[in-house]
Amino acid sequence: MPANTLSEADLRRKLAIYYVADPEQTDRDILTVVDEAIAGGATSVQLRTKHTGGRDMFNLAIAMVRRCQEKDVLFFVNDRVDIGIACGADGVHVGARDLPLPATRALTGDTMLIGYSPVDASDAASAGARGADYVGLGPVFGTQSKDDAQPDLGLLLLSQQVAAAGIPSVGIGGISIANAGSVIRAGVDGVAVISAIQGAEDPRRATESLALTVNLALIER
Ligand code: TZP
Ligand code: MG
Repeated sequence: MPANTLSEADLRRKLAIYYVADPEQTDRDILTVVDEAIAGGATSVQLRTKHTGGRDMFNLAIAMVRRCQEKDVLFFVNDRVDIGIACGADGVHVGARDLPLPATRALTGDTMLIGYSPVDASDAASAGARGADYVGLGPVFGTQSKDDAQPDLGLLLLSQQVAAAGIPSVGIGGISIANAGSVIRAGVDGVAVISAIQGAEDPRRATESLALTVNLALIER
């Protein structure tokens, strides 16, 4: 049962199309891309910025949280638990080098969701007990979008980490419309993408295609 008021089944459904909005990796207006991703069927949005000051990140987060709330889309803030709490996000997403999960939970309280990026299967297996509501597993495939990415998992290790975690999960890293179905068949609840949406010529149509592929694969499995 997630810490948030969502049921676990609802959280799994909301993780299906997870857009990680990174303004440092596009020349586009990131709020316009978020609007288009939501219009195309994104079910979760995360704000990720690695080199943006706290004030600018907070202002972006506030603008995104409004958009997401209006459309019943989950909104997460990456790394900056303080900003996630301050902007009224649904949740935060932390990794093994960020604030530890118990400390994150102590700050967020029980009503916010916490996503966690484990480093391996044993880290994934204990994530739920340490306070995570879902895990982000990856990089599944090669990615240009993360500087310090670990080696690619591939689909077999991905499926092992899904099983080890035993909590809701998304795959991340190098996921496209072409391979999203195989990622869902590996057992995750959704796909998290940066470039497949914000790097597409038409982010709205790209999100629509991704949603179609993911939803078909979810129905079929
Ligand atoms: N974490 C693991 S891979 C990755 C992150 C943030 C980058 C994903 O970006 P893309 O463009 O979808 O490969
Ligand atoms: Mg992090």
